[in-house]
Amino acid sequence: MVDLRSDTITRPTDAMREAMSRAEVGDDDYGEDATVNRLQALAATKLGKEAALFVPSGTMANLLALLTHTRHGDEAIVEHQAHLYLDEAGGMSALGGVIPRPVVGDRGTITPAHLEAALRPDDRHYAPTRLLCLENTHNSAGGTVMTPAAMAEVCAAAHKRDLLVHLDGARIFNAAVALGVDVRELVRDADSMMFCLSKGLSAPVGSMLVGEASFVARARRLRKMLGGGMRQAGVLAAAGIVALDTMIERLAEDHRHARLLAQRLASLPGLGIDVASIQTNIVMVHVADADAMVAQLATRGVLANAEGPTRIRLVTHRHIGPRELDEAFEGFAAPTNL
Ligand code: TLP
Repeated sequence: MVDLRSDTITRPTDAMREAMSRAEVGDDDYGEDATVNRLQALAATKLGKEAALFVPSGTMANLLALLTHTRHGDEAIVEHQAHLYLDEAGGMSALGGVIPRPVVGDRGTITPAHLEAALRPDDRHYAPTRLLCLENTHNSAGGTVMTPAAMAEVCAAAHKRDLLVHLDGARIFNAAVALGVDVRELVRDADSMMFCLSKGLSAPVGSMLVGEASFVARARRLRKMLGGGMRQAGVLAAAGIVALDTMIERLAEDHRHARLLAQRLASLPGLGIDVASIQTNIVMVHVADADAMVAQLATRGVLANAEGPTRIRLVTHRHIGPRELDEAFEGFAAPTNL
């Protein structure tokens, strides 16, 4: 099977498995797991923030940020296709009591103009706006990147209006590698950010929530409340350390493969692909009937996810090489009965 459903399907590397097997561990609930502590220190340093917290998933990291920054009844500005708004089971409202206010960005990017247009005056009719949520790279927009300048501008506009900023940086290293910038430049002005170890970086489990030490201390208490306090989590953190130490630069290969795949598929009739828009490891393909096409691809050994009725998402990752790209192309190119 050529599995293009997501980069989350990547399996741990041999080096990760080896590091996991000999990880020094302790009870992380007491703060005594040396490997978790090492991962948290490494993540904070790499992102240029004071502290970091290891959590089981990106969804929990985003939820913790929302719970830490807001009170029930607060409003958060979100991009209209943001993962934390559409794809996290409504946790921000169900558990945080936060009212999302969606704005339509430019291919996922919220600009100061979008923000200003969404903000309303302080009025007793309105939920108080507390938080701006950004996503980089933006998954549903097709793995699009926000540049350091775009990040700085919109963060400055938010801070001027006394809003906090949380960045869903599940794939922030894809953005940094695609732009050729230090990841710190992309997260400098965000009050909190999260990134995933378990996507293109290939670790089996885990995400990091990063920010000021006082923010992370409050998030740690909430992680406990959500049942996310872990014990000998060093066996998982060990893989995360290998991910951060060795797996970032290779993301460029995934980006090259995504562009190649897009270019080849664009030559086929019936597929709509904006090749110029491919910036990282996600390719969106517009088709007449996404579910039918996904089902047909599966019979040809190619797995993909439908994203809405007429859109298919293809994600490149470590297990997709030239041979898999050929097979994916063949899967799309074979005569269709659709
Ligand atoms: N995205 C997954 C799932 O939605 C299926 C994927 O395959 O792309 N933020 C962004 C931008 C994400 O793409 C994801 C996961 C998350 C947060 C949540 O991370 P997890 O899955 O670890 O909870």
